[in-house]
Amino acid sequence: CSQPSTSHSKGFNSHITKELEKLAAAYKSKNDTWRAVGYQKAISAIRNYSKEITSREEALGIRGVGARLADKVSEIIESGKLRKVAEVCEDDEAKTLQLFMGVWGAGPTTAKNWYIQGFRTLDDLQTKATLTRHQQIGLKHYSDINSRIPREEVAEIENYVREAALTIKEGLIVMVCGSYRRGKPTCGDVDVLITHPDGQSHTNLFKSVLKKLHENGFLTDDLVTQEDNGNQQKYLGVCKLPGAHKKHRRLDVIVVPYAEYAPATMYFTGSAHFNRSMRLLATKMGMSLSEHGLRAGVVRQGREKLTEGYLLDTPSEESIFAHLGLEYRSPQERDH
Ligand code: DCP
Ligand code: MG
Ligand code: MN
Repeated sequence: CSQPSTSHSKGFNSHITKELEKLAAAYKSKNDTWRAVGYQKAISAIRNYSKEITSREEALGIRGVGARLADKVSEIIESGKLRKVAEVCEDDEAKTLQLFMGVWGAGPTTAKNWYIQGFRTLDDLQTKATLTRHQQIGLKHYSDINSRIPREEVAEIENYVREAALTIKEGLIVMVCGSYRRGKPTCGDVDVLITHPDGQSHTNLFKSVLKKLHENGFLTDDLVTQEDNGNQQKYLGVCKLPGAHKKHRRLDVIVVPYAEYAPATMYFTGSAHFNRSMRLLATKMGMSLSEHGLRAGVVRQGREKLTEGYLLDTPSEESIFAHLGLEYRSPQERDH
């Protein structure tokens, strides 16, 4: 629970009043005013008491302190805290942090900071918090972004992006990876990979495809548009299919050179956990796996690479598994 801001505990029994105030604040935040006021009265009485309370009986002797409160005082005297506080507060806190972490762009640290500042609802964030541009978008589309996307709608989004992309360049490959390719019935977002078999056309594509999707009103908010250190490009944003009753959906687009098609597909298909174990295995074998490719002959000292090694030929996902001495695993078998 937050530290109550209005009253401050001092005097002989501050260790007791501090703990009781946490409970009062928790009840207040739950709109249990009656209980909160009861605690506040008792807290004042204890605060005004002119010596340290050392027993349940002594607490009972204070005007305004009843039997149940005296039990609580005695628990604090004995253990330094109230179990009830942990019960009421931590439960609430965990729920609020969970709620706040649903805002795109807010991690555990931000969520905790908002909590410490006393915010408890999305409305608090909207009206009182200082939000980054990402968080503003995350909050605006909170419920849409936090609802799962049925596979059928992912397929619709894929088709929409493909049609738009094909008006810019014929022969493009447009494919949804992520949880969709792993066969999940619903997805958190749509992860679209774009490449071109001629090995060149991908280079000037990124901007024009995004421009096209903006013109159509399909892309409603941009989060991140970036060029990778290689020449993969990544877009993170929010889209909405035309038509009534359509939700805003999180869309990720990567544009990759054809030479990196297989490693990029494998990376973007995941799962994140699967990717971590594949990279770890590659490392153990003196190789290095990334979304750009698979390299062999990599010499490391600790974590540092002494030599970059050489790029292996990876025309397909199957070839990556083979280089690593593994049996092929279909996307559906890559959840772990
Ligand atoms: N990825 C990764 N490491 C991360 C994040 C992502 O390797 N920290 C890769 C693997 C993921 C893929 O990118 O499968 C897509 O990322 P998403 O966050 O979209 O995850 P999923 O598509 O797997 O699941 P969701 O349904 O939640 O979108
Ligand atoms: Mg995804
Ligand atoms: Mn994604």
